[in-house]
Amino acid sequence: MQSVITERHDDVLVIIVNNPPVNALSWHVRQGLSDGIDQALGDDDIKAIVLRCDGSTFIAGADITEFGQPPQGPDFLAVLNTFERAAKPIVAAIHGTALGGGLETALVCHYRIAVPTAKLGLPEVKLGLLPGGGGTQRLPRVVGVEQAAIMVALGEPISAQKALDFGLVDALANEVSLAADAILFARACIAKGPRPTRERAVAGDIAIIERLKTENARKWKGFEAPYANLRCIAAAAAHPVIEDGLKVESHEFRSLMAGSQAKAQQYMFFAERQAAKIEGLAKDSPQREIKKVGVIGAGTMGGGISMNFLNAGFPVTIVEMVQENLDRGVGVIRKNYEASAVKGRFTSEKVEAMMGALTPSLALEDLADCDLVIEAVYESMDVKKDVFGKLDAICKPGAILASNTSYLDINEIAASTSRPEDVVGMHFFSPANVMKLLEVVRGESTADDVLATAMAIGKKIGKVAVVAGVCHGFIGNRMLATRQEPAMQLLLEGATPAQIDDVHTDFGMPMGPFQMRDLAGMDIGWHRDPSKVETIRDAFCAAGRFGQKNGKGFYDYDEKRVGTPSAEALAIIEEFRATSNLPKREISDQEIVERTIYPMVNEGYKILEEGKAQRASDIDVVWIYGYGWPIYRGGPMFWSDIEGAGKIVEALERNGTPVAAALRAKLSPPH
Ligand code: T1G
Repeated sequence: MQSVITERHDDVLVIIVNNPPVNALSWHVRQGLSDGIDQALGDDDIKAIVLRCDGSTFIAGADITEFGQPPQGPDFLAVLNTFERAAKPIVAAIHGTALGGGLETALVCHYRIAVPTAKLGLPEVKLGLLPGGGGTQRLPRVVGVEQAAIMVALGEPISAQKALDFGLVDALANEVSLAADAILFARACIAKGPRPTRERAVAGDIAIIERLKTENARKWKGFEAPYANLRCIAAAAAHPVIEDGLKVESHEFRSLMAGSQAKAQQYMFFAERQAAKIEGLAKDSPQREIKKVGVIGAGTMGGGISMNFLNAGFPVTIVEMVQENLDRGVGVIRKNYEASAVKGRFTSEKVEAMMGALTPSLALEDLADCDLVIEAVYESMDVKKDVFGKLDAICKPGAILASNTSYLDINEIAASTSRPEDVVGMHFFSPANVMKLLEVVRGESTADDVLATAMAIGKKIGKVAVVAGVCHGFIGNRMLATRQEPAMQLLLEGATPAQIDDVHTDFGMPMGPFQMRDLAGMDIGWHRDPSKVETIRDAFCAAGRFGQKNGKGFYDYDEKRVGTPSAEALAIIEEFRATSNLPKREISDQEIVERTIYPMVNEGYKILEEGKAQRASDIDVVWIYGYGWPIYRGGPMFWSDIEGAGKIVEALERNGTPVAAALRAKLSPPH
């Protein structure tokens, strides 16, 4: 199939890209663009040119699958220069998304029109890169330094209307007649002639650069690409001659492309899309229709889960046992929405519409006609079995019964119903209306259409859904658990909470094991007998240090819940170590990595070999979207290849940790 064709409309030649699914700039597309522009420039009867795309979108960027491959086809920059220097006006006609190399191609066209629903952006920073096709030098020449800096450093697309406001597009076209509108627009440009972007001046104040760095310092910690993008914008402002700025861009682009961060973030781009695919099930395999959703439990999780569905336009019935808890839960949902409305995320009308779609109830029977019911009650097997037994009697045939359990056995819960095939785990992460990850737990009886529906509904409510098998803690929590015990042991041997947590935050994690423990609450699951002190946790609870909730745990917390190292906490650890007759010694940061992060990797390989995850990249998606593992390290499994399986296995053995066969297998060269 030819991915680029041309169509002649009297004195206008239309170059049409058709490279499904997203018209990426694969080598054969670049070849087609080059041939098309040569044809237009070589024909004297042609006075103007239109570039547009078939399919659902304009060019969505370079073909990421070609990165790191031997170069094929014409050089992208050369094709761009031919367009920009053309002696005949070129109009880019944009629908869907003009992203990355796609927007860079539109920027070398002399005029741009777009349909109102179009989105335009340079998201390369999300791939650990920057716009390497002149985007960092041409965009500021069109929209000014401020807007350009924001667009490349944050990577978020803008709407067609905003693009019109900033002069990035010259006119909005009709949604249904873009092709015809573009030809008319191009014909109207003949008299005006070409308008090469390279000749436009860069306007605006570079103060934005430092402001963006300050505002995003926490978010950008450890990342290289945002800063490289801003250096290129600074170069655009500093160098009126575009070639000088392009040199800076090319240098920065090549060093990012050669780095490990870009490889990790490109890996994650595909890993996230791969996670949505269920092994053995076709993309269009049958699903059940979900129109009405029920949530049991109006606590933190139940409330957050309900908001996801209300945001996506589903009516939700939320059930509690006690009026007071129901009122509190519904009140929290309203408070959260009103807070978001203040930040401009929702209009007050939208808030009222969503609250109107929420039906509070004290009766499980009100869930009888729901298509999907998600249980988010107290984490006890008996309580869950009781609830599912009741749902089995109440809910209509074909309703999907889901549990938000974080650890418990979905098969055992399903067995408490007469329809285990309709039972699935839908494990949300707190805060459930914010965290993107959803572990969809496939029980041994879960029907394929139930699994496919749960995965699809996850995407519909804005989650990244990953299939997990039934085991204690599924993928994420099971791996997380393997770091807690070694972390406690390292405390006894001489490390401090701050030292261990710093290793994790320096690594790029949002928090370390002890900061997380203080956030979750030390007394969760505590036996509540202060006289019984068998573990460090007992010692802290006995001393009334429960964590952030009462302002003291492994750290002391101020009213803003900012933690600082605590002398009393260290004293408790010292005292406990003394009673345990454990010698104190210097602990290196590397040892902390080996004894707290390597075991998580090892557990990931066990999960893989047991088939509790479909693929290694799913495990990485879980850690990126559920636990804040730094995306520039690509997730634990990807990182284990960077770190080296040999090094990891050697350290695990040295520390007496049984090595997963799938990890050990990485040592022996493939036959
Ligand atoms: N290259 C190759 N494949 C791509 C692709 C791309 N740029 N974009 C998407 N795909 C595949 C994707 O893997 C999936 O495949 C299918 O298309 C549908 O994607 C020089 C260096 C456009 C908003 O970062 O953001 O230009 O799983 O599921 O939800 O400066 O795709 O079906 O086999 O995401 O409708 C910059 C990336 C590149 C945009 C559509 N561009 N794409 O979302 O579909 S770097 C981007 C997206 C660059 C230059 C630089 C989204 C989308 P499969 P999908 P969607």
